[in-house]
Amino acid sequence: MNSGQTLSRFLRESTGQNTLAGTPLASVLEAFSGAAVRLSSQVSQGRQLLSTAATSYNASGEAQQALDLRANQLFISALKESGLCRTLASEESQELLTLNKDAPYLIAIDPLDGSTNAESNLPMGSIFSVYQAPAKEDISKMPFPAGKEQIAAGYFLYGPATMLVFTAGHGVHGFTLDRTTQEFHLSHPGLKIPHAGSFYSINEGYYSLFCQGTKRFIHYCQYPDYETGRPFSSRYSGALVADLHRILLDGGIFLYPASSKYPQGKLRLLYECQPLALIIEQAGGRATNGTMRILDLQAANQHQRTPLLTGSASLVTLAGKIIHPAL
Ligand code: AFP
Ligand code: FBP
Repeated sequence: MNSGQTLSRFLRESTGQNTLAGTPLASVLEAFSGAAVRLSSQVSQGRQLLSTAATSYNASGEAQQALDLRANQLFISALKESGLCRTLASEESQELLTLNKDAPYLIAIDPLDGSTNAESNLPMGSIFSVYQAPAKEDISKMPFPAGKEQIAAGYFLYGPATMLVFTAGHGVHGFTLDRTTQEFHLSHPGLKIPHAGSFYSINEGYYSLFCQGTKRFIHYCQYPDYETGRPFSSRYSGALVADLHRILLDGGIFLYPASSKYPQGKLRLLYECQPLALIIEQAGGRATNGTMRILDLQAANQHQRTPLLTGSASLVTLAGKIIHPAL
């Protein structure tokens, strides 16, 4: 089906600008992709086989489905086997986990993003983020530094096709899974997000709970204007990875702002917003919490939440100005 270079080859053989091949970081990406191929095949079996019923609750008080826990276990096992992950922060694990005591990387994951979509056979994703572990660690402190210190980040999108989109700090690459060979192939080399766009993605069901600034920006998106291509089209799937993937390819803006329901926003800084912010910035876009760059923030704890505005640079800048005009 695909003629692009395979992920295994990309990670093993240095060619041109590819400095990743053969490094321990490449082995971490291989571990992630192996787990995601297995998860993709389980996700694609459909509702009958998924057993999506809630079984427990995570650290943020959200119901954990059996599929969330299975995804968590798949990534933990693959990382443990790689021997390369010292500390793991996962949405589905209350505490930080030590996987390999002297290993070189700190890793943060959202094993199954948008898992409530499983019931309706809609897209889901997995998100990951990799940091160099410090030479010496103060075990009383949260070990993850600010988001700009990430050395790699990526996501898997389980949609009609399964995709891997990642950056190791030198551009963004998209790979598509060939189901017959179970191999990822390079399908989107050097991804760049359009500087502007005509999609906006936000849960407008919370409109009455948003601040005046956010309401003003929604009106901006909806107001007809020939020059800027407004009204923009609204798209919202309930899976951050799926919504952000469309914005990355077509341009536009994704917002999960603060509301009276979620005063700090809903999304988690460490394993949702920072990895996606690195990808979007590497593709030429922007990611802020409304006033500050997401990558300049450092999570005080692994499950910290933040508002998120991300996508095409011009729209994210404009949204910040409309939402917080005094700043
Ligand atoms: P789950 O992973 O618990 O399904 O949450 C998905 C998510 O964190 C993110 O992927 C969506 O953008 C967001 O929640 C949707 O939340 P709302 O239903 O509040 O819009
Ligand atoms: P396409 O088949 O051209 O993608 O159109 C899709 C569609 O007919 C519906 O699936 C969808 O609900 C609707 O268009 C979206 O339209 P709009 O962009 O006006 O929200």
